[in-house]
Amino acid sequence: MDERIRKIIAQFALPGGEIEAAPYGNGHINDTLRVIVHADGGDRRYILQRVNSYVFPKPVEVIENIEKVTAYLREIIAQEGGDPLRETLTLVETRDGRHYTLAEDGELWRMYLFIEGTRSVDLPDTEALFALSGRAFGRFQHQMGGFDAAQLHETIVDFHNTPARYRQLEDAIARNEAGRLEQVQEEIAFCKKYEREVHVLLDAMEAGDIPLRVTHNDTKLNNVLLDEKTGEGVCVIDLDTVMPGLAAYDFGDSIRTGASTAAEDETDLDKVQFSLPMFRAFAEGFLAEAGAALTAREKELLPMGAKLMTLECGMRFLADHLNGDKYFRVHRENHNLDRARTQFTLVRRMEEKWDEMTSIIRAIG
Ligand code: ADP
Ligand code: GN1
Ligand code: MG
Repeated sequence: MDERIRKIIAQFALPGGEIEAAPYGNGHINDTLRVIVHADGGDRRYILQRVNSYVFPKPVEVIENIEKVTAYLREIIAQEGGDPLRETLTLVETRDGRHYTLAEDGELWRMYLFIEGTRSVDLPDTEALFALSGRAFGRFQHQMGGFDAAQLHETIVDFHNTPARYRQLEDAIARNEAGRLEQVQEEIAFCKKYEREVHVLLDAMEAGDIPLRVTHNDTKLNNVLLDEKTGEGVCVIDLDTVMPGLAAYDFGDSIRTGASTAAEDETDLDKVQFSLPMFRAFAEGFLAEAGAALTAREKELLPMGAKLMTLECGMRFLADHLNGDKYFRVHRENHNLDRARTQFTLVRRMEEKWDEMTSIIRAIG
């Protein structure tokens, strides 16, 4: 293990024993490692993460939010008779009693208990599994219903402000920092068609038609840990962006990832289809848990959440491609462009099935 990582791990209050650490998971933002301590009483596992300071300019505020959110969820879960150590994240203390440490280069590192007996998937294997993920994210939404939003820092300003994301894309086009503009004319033309539609959700909120809630804001499928055996959604993770938001954001971002028939970075766009059965399954699960608290207009706007979150994510990938891949981790040339293309394809596929999407939500009620 690299000496730098060894020093960081040594800051946390772990049991004694030989330590192993290796990169883990498929997240695009933070550096994640799985740490194993071969302790006397048996192996203990942890997740060690460097919070990405390009993405989160005030990483200490991210930790403060997570402290508050997990403390709140621990109470709710205990009241409901659940197991807080398994159903929400637990930050590990450092030897000086904090929940993070700053490395020599100033980067912030944190550690969580590893939630055992679970797995996270990038695409759902079955409708039943996606329905269980929907339940988990819906439950999260419901549980956060009593949390005071004023306690939270805005960890990324305008995170799901789709019009602001559109403007950021325009800026990236104007700057053409990585010199890739020529290559993406077709994608830019596609985005321009949505210049007005990107406003729909925020306009509805500003008109008082739908309420601001505390939302997760990054509900992609691999941000929920599923029970290895039953597939039950055990724990919603990746709490870095829990902030005030709209129900349609959380619903939409899950649909974007789990109702696509292909990986987010698939290069064969014929494989990118939109699955109505998956859409229905997730909607049933999500609404079974969160539905009672949602207004009729919020429910009606859920398909729009799916479309705008997909479009927004595509615009973010495209802008990052133009900026030279500074935000999302990439593993190959044009990776962000490939990701943007799947998202735009999925938007088209949703539009082809728009009437069915709206009827499914109406039928669930
Ligand atoms: P990123 O912000 O980069 O997406 P995440 O916090 O989502 O980082 O972590 C990346 C992956 O690591 C997750 O998708 C999940 O597979 C795994 N992971 C994160 N936290 C835990 C945990 N406490 N227990 C088990 N696995 C975890
Ligand atoms: C990022 O952190 P991760 O990999 O779970 C991103 C999401 C995007 C997603 C696209 C903080 O999610 O907003 O939708 O990639 N998270 C952040 O895959 O920007
Ligand atoms: Mg993640």
